[in-house]
Amino acid sequence: MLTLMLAATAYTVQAQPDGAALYANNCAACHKIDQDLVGPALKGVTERRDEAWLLKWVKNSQAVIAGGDQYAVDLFAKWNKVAMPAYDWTDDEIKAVFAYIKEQEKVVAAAVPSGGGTAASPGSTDGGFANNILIMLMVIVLGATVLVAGRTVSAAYRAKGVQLFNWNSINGFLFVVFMVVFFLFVGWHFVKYMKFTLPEAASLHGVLIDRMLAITFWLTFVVFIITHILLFVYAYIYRRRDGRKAYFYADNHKLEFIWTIIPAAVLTILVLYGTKVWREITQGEVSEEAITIELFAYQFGWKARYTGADGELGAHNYKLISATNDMGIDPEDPKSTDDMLVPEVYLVVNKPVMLRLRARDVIHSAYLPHFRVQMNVVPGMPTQFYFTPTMTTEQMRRSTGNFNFNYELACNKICGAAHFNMRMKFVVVEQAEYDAWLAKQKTYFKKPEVQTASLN
Ligand code: HEC
Ligand SMILES: [Cu+2]
Repeated sequence: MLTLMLAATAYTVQAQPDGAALYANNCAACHKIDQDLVGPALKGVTERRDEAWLLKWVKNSQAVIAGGDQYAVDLFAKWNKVAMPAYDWTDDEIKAVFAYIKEQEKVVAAAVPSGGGTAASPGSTDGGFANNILIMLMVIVLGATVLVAGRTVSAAYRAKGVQLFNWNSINGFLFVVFMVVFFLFVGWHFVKYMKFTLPEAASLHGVLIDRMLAITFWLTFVVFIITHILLFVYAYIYRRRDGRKAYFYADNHKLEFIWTIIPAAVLTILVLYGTKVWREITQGEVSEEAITIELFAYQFGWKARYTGADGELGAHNYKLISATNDMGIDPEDPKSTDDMLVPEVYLVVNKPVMLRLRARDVIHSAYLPHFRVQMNVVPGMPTQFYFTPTMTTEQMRRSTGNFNFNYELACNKICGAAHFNMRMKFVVVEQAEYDAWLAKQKTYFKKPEVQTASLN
């Protein structure tokens, strides 16, 4: 009995639609609460429009416009006839989104006074900036004055046959000082920005990429240190001194030969190594059991399509793209009937994935930093990326100590005003959890029961 009750509570908790998540994944690309973006600011929309209208609108705004609703027609015209996607959602899901929007209105309203506060601060930073410039100018003028004064004084002494400053030694010494300060500066950057380097790799090939990056980096780093020591220390050792004459020669073929051949050979090896790694990543054999997922990029969001039971994606054609079929999937193709549209992407740990990438409008880029995956998504030119995740979301949470961690797909090509919002959650789980999740997903085309209901 108790288990039954617990199961029932768990079920209701699960069934409660999460307005915040629905909004973030579907609406935030085009809407902000208090500012126009691709679509109008949604503040006060629940007062402007009644609930019935909002439900109809979100389910299919194009149908509302086609139905001749004057408000909708005017709005559509005002927003340059940008069509909002249709959402095949339940009333409860849509209500949850508007409940969330209403809640956010309060948050935004509460934030206004502090917003006023920050509006004042740029003025003071401007003042700070002007002050910094002024201080810098003063330091430069002061330095120049000291230098000119020094030169004048030493010239006066030189006329009397006394050498006050040995400028060659001072400059030689300053070279070494500069080198030390420069190296300290480089080291400081390492310490300060190390945390922004890529996180632990969570895919098979990610390890190969990281090894290649590390080899390239440390090799160039060692060369960097050696050449800079030579550059500055030589300037000091071979400064002009009395009684020492420079050895002059026009050229030295052997030397030229060595310093051309060695870098050329090293760079060739690095490039060949990189090509080898890239071939291993992109030309490897595709496993039979790989999960195939289509990622569809558009301004501004992603859609993900799974193959369904037949293991194959149905055909698509850009001419079929409409408000109710925004991926342009061919409903006539039998392979497309079981294709599934999912709100977030689930993967199975240690099971290969084939991402098939397609864009609707402009060039986007699919970037999954933890999996070391990046591939351009180009309209009219399908691309793909094959990889195997090696860590579940849970394992990554434990490894990073961040219990809110989630894998994320981001667009990595600046593609327009709401580019920053092109994100999608990826979840890596064990097979059993994946199967349970997949069983709950909706097919791309409307479910049969919806069609029978409309026949009654
Ligand atoms: C691709 C961009 C886009 C997405 C995504 C989008 N909208 Fe819109 N929305 C628009 C545009 C553009 C309009 C203006 C009307 C038009 O052009 O169709 C609009 C209008 C609206 C309106 C009417 C606003 C008013 O002032 O009367 C509401 C409500 C709305 N959207 C809610 C949503 C919700 C909820 C979601 C997420 C489930 C969503 N929109 C997702 C672009 C979008
Ligand atoms: Cu993009």
